[in-house]
Amino acid sequence: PDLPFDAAIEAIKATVPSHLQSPRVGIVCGSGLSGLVDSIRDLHLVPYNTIPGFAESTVPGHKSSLAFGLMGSGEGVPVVAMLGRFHPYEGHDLRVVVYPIRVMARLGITNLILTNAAGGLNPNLAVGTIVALHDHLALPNMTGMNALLGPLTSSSHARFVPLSDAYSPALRRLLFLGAHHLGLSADEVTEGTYAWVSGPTYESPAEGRFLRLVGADVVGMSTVPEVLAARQEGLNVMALSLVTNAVVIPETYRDIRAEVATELAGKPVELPPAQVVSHEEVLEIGKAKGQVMMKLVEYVVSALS
Ligand code: 6GU
Repeated sequence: PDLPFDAAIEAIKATVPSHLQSPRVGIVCGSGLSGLVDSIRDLHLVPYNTIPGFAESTVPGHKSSLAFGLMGSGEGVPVVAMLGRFHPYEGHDLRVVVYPIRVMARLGITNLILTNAAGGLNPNLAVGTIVALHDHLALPNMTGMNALLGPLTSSSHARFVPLSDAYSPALRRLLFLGAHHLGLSADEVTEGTYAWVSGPTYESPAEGRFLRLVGADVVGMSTVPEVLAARQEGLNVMALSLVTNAVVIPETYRDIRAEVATELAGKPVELPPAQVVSHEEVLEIGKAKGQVMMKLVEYVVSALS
């Protein structure tokens, strides 16, 4: 079944003012990060449910529209931002997950900035840290759940897409210039490797230990499929993770046998507090630190003008 690219472009061009129809930069706003839209001028929203081929995002905190407009000082850079994205865990095919990326490429973007909320695996990453991805580790990609499986969607696409330097060194350079410019410390904005998992379960303790052991700094349920499609489309890619929670990687498990023994001995037992990730927590950190991420994105976009 063919994806309705032409109909999507037509529907978009029919409603978006002409000076905004050819964005240069695409931005994907992750969980709780749609506040990015506040830095877009001449804002024109196109709801996903009016664009042929777009699915509906079902995740709370996602706004389900393409936002066209201008970003940065002066004349401004024409951008298109996705307010909410599609995830495989919602039941969407990977082809559908990356379809908006391909549509934005057809609209003429040459740079793509992806944002997401992620769990911190590296113990040096405090909650609230912004991590510019320099690589990823995607077990699903290696085991039959790769967004580029299947027929090519354009005759100009490469069948085999290399992923060395998938995360543009030039855009990362701009990001760290921006961090310096905004007075952000090395603790606040750093670099790292993203582990992609399908979700919707958060990783088990053993899985968390595994992902850390094989070199991942953060873990999340998005972004990587979009990176693959974007690279196949020939886009420059930058991806930013906001660490919304620390993945607690216990070296040891609660020793239930010992607890029972203590109980039977009749002495008081002190238990470590349970640390459980919640979607609410992820959204809250997004709201608080999303502003900083927005400033960085604005800086990079402006530098692209
Ligand atoms: Cl996949 N795991 C954890 N632990 N925290 C997250 C996450 C995943 N995505 C956002 N926050």
